[in-house]
Formats: sequence, structure tokens, C-alpha cells
Amino acid sequence: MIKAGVPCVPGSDGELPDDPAQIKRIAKAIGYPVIIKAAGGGGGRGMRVVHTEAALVNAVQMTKAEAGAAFGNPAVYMEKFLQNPRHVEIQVIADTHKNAVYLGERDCSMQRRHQKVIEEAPAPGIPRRLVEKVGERCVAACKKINYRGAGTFEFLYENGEFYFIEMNTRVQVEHPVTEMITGVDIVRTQIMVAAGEKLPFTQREINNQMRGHAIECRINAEDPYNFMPSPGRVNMWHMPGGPGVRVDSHVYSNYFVPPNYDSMIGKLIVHGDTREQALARMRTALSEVVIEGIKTNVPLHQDLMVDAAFAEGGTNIHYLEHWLEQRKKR
Ligand code: MV4
Repeated sequence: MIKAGVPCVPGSDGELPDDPAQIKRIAKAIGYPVIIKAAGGGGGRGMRVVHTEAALVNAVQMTKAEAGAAFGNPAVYMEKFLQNPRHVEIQVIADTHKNAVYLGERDCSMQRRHQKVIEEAPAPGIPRRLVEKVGERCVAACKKINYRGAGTFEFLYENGEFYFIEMNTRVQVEHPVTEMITGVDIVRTQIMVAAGEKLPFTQREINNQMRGHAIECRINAEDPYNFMPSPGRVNMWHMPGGPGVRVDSHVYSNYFVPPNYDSMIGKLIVHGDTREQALARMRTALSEVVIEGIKTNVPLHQDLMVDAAFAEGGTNIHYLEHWLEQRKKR
């Protein structure tokens, strides 16, 4: 990624060595706080933040031991720990004919315990020329590694800068917000490129047809206050519709939500000409949702859609967890 010009978090050059003196030297060069990450981890598993040199070597040894047990791979690396970033990711898609494009970015900062709750595109308040520059670097990286298919470059965004952290080599839950603003059917396109066809659009076409703003609320079968799973029979399932409203779900009236899987049972996605219009459409759409028989997080989404900081846009990855802590006290 560094070779392709993708802006990365300052960090170790690959796996950390065993020598404590070398580990300390790397951390000193990066600057505290640092974060130790398991090479085999991801999604928030196998990470440890270190604030002082006194705690460093022990933290590395602990993370290595946990990583070996959990992922069968004790390798760890070190990064500068960013304290209050946003999670902004860039969607790419590439074919086997040396073509790759980026389909804009998504802001996925609204999350709890590493589970995204709301995603939107574009990311509020980030200069277009900066997104374009980073998007072009992601495309260059795809070509350099011969990437094929849909993919996502995950960045932390802090103080006006992008820092690459991970790549997701799959289609993701939040891909509909990108489909809504670009007009591209990502799943169809990934099947086409997997079959060896050429990408049916160019970067210029994507940039010219990009329009409006989209927001996705993940609908989970869970208590909206304590997040306990709420499986069981859905006695009634009625979803909103109309211009700019999309529902992706397998659920229907009398469907049984099984207790042994992820609690996500659907996605409500809206599109508008502006972020304000998308927000208004989401508020109305949420008010029209009828789900009876199980608890869902729809009331949580309704509260967030009238939250002043969310309406302003640009809240960071800690916002929702802090917001939930404050709500407990009210
Ligand atoms: C970080 C970070 C701060 N600094 N890396 C968590 C999940 C994994 N994908 C990467 N994660 C983080 N890596 C550095 N150098 C903070 C997080 C992080 C986070 C990232 C994205 C979305 C939500 C998060 C919640 C807590 C921590």
C-alpha cells in the first residue's frame, strides 16, 4: 500500500521482532500511544493500546500469546494509535483486464462494539478533491496487487487526513449506500468481473453520474436499550416504500428469526438529493416501519435521526458508545 502511494498509519515495517530493544525503538519512532494488532486478527479482535514504554514489551507478549491461541498466528504489528478518528472506507471494483475504479466513499463511524449501525455516502464534510486523490491511490493499489472483484479500503480519518488500516476483500453489508449514489449494481458487477467480463463503466462515467446522499440503518432483532438479542416469530412485517426508499431483507410476516445467528434482519436505505433530504426520508421511513412480535433497534435509529450531532455530520467512531452511556443517565 505504501508503494502504491496509499496513505497509511505510521507503523512498524511488517511483523514486530522479538527483541525488546528493537520493539521499544520502533514505538519511540512512531510516538505513543501505539496500538499492537494481530496480523491474523481484524474486526476489532486481537488489538491492544499502549500508552507508555513501561507497558510496551509486556503488551506485545500478551497480544502475541492471544493471537497465537485465537488465530493460530502469533505475528503482531504496531501502529500509531489514533484517538478520535472517523471510519471512512473507499469502495473499489476491478476486472481481469487491468481496469479498476473507485465508487466513492462511505462513512461507517456510527458503530457499537465493532458492529456498524448506520452508514452513509458520501462522508459528510470531507473535501471532494481529497477523496478523489485517495480513491485514485486505491485504484493504483488494486492494479499493483492485481486485485479482481469488489473490495473496500478501510481508512481512519482524523484532522483532515486519511490513514489506511485494512482491506476487506468482499462485498460488504453497507454496499447499498454506494449503489444508491453511483447507480452501480455492485453485486451484478462483481459477478460480471468474476466471469471474466470487462467493467461496464469508466471512472469518468462514475464521477459524472454520482448523485445525492444515501443513509443505511441496519435493522437488528435486539432490544433497543440493552441490545439483548430478540429472536422469535415476526407476527407482522410492514416496510416503507416510495421514492428514494429501499429495503433489503428476507423477512416477511410470520417469519421466524432463529436464535443462533447474527441479529441483523434487514437494511433500510434511503437516498435524497442532499443529506438533509436523505435524513428527512429516513425519519419518515422509520416512522412507517411496523415490526410486531420481536424487539428491534428501530427506536434507536429514530432517536439517532433526530440527534443534533448526527444531523450536523462527521461524528467519530466513539460517538455512539458515548451517546448510549449518556442515555443511560437520562
Ligand atoms: C485503529 C484505531 C486507532 N488507531 N488503529 C478497530 C477494528 C479494526 N478494523 C481497526 N480498529 C481500530 N484500529 C489505529 N492505528 C481504532 C480502531 C477502532 C475502530 C476502528 C473503526 C471503527 C470502529 C472502531 C472502534 C474502536 C477502535
